[in-house]
Amino acid sequence: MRRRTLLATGAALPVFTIARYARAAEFTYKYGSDTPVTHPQVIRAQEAAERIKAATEGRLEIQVFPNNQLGSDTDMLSQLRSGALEFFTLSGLILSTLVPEAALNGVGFAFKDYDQVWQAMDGPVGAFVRAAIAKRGLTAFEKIWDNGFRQITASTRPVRAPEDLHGFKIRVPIAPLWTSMFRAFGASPTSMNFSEVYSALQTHIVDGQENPLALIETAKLYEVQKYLSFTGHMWDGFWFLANPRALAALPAPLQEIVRREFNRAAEAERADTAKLNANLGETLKSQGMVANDTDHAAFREALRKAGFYADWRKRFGETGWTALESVVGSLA
Ligand code: X2X
Repeated sequence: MRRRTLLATGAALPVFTIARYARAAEFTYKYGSDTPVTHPQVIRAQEAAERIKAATEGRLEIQVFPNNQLGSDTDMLSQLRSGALEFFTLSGLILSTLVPEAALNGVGFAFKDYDQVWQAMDGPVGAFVRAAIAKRGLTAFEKIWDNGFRQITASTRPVRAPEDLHGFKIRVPIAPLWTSMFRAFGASPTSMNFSEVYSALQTHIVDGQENPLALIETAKLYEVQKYLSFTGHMWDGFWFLANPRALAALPAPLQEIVRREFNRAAEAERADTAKLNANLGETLKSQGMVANDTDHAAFREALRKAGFYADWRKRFGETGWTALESVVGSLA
């Protein structure tokens, strides 16, 4: 009788059957993320974990912990480095506190569209950054996941022109490039982990923040933000990071399955997130946000005049800057 029928009859399963299904995994690993449960990143990561368990016949179980359940990005990066956490997705800009080169894709207005993003990230920029990550003792899988083009939200006023950012109390993630960009706009940036953003906006510790639409929606920031300004001031992605010792502890065939399935999940997540980011503007307006377009060229010129590009060209060095400009053209 099939196991399901046996169970239906309430009959006791033969011991070997229970043993086979009840066998604990040989390897139980954890994956942490700061994104909400409903974000495509979590959905696709969960699917990949299930495919990996099936493909390894239960030998490797990866437990998915979304929405900062394991702590803030700062906490999870520390856990990843120590080996307490085996897998973690993190924005390259936040990772730049450990790997400075990883902020390269965050240069303001560098990419005009997703074609340029993937040409860079699956090409010279991604290769440059992943090599730098490896030098600092972490492993980044080949395919970066999409966070999206970032837009500004506010509770006090719309941001229509660069001048509107003067003195604006905006939250930014903990990363030198983010702080540098908004200081160049004349704003007053406050660095904090994403886990604190909703309450900081609700209590007006800050008046605004910036994120792609998929995160504004899934983190319900529309509940504490009135204005949505389409600045598209940078593209941001999440590297899928692994603790190298934990990865090496897996037999080679399991390592291959892990890489294959999470890179496959990254491709699916990119399609999901880009679609959400393209369509959520109307949804957010229906949820009460007042949206406005902006002239991206005016914001880019403000960064240029403030010396932002010249400064970051020096900080990244010619190799990294050339890798970026080889895809997007001159950023002077
Ligand atoms: O912290 C943010 O704003 C977030 C969630 O977009 C990143 O992880 C960079």
